[in-house]
Amino acid sequence: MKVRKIVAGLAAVSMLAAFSAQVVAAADTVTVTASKVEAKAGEEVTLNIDLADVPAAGISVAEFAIKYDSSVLTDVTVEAGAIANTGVDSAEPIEGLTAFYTTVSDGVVYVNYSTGLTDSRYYITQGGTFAVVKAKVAAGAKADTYPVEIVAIDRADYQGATASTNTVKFGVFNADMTESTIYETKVTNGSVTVIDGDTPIESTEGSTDNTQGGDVVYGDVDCNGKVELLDVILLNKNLLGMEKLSDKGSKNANVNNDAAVDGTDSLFILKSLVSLVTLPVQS
Ligand SMILES: [Ca+2]
Ligand SMILES: [Ca+2]
Repeated sequence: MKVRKIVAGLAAVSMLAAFSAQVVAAADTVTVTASKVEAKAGEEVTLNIDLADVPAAGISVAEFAIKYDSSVLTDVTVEAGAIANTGVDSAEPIEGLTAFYTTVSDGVVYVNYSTGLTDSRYYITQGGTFAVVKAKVAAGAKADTYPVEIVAIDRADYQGATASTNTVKFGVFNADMTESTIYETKVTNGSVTVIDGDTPIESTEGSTDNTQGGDVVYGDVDCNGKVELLDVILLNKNLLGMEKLSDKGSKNANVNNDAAVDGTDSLFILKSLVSLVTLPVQS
């Protein structure tokens, strides 16, 4: 049944939050390498995030961030690489949610991978390209080398989070999903080197305003104009202290118009996705 699948998917995502407490298998080290590329100002670049030394047990969950200079790299997108396309999304169809998903923020991309499936055919078991980062080098970028770093998602940055040691996480759940193993990682950062070009390109100032005026769009927690499962996930992560919400996002999240944004709102948004309630909910 659809609702069960959605809830199972959310459970897998939420379990990422419990990662830090789990056992580390120090014997296995996953090598993570971001590519180093050259481009002229105004050109598009593609960097790969490659994995090597993937342990035999495979990877069913991953969580890290990619940090870049947002004054140099614009229009950043990240998509799943070849080894992350395991067919998991057709085996575990959850509306609005893919096993590999990313959130682009200013200068940081949050990358998550998780499957609730316990069949290792849907795990990442071989080395290769895990994620593909595409970006445009800003027209006015000065010739220099700009790092593209693979870093831990630092929960201490988030509201309500307790500070803890965070690492770039690649791991696997055991068969009954009660325990996870987190591998050690060896990270090599990438970079974009802007080389001199003599074609000055028109200014690309003027960013797109993604906020939709002052109107409340109930359930649209990430303010992208649509209410979907990612909004529930973002709200749940916020409630776990992992993600901040914008002011507008907080207003949109309070779908029962009471004093608080809490788990009740999350559940209502989830129910609205399967047409059990209509937002806003009158309390
Ligand atoms: Ca949304
Ligand atoms: Ca509320």
